[in-house]
Amino acid sequence: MKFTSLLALSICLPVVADTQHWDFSENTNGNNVNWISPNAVDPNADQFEYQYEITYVGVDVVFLGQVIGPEDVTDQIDPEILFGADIVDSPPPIVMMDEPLEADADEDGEIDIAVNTFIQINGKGFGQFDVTEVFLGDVWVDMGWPLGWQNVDIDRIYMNGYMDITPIIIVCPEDTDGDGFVNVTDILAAIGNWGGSGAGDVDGSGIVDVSDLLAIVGAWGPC
Ligand SMILES: [Ca+2]
Ligand SMILES: [Ca+2]
Ligand SMILES: [Ca+2]
Repeated sequence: MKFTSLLALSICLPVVADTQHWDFSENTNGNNVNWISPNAVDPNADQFEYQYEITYVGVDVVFLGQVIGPEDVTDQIDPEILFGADIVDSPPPIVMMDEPLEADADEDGEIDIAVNTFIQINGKGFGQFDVTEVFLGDVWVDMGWPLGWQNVDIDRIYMNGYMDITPIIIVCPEDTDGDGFVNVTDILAAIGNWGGSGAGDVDGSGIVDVSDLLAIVGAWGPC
């Protein structure tokens, strides 16, 4: 009996598929970047655990027709923007990041580079990294004697990073409290959230309604 309960419990735990790790390394001199991962995760998973990080941002500058760089400006960017992690419900697309990256490389109080950065898992389960609205300004750089400080144009931005995606499949969604059984407790959870969302929304439609109740009744018993 104990063994049976244990078994029921263990098969109700979420099944975690392999984590996909995708690196990207892109650059732009004003053009848009549209990177897509070489493979996809199962878009039909129940949830996705993700983590992304932009690990490096560099810039090239041009002085007297010569390209100099890249200069590492990663530490000029808000670290909270460069990293993110969460567990989110299906279905994709799942947007991890959609905001401007800005850097004041020479710390003179004026933004020198800005790009809109968009990271998501698209509807087919592919990772996507898009850079749009590229602004390349100018920076003050100390060119050494005898040139001294010069105002130079930024020519190119480099961005390296990665995203990790783990699809999670919940084997027994009707078991709202994860106790290994679909029973009256789960019915009560659904009634408690009736018309709302969260526990009891076993089909993931975003609302707890009669179809969830029917699913719970249909899965009655051990998972
Ligand atoms: Ca500046
Ligand atoms: Ca239960
Ligand atoms: Ca529902």
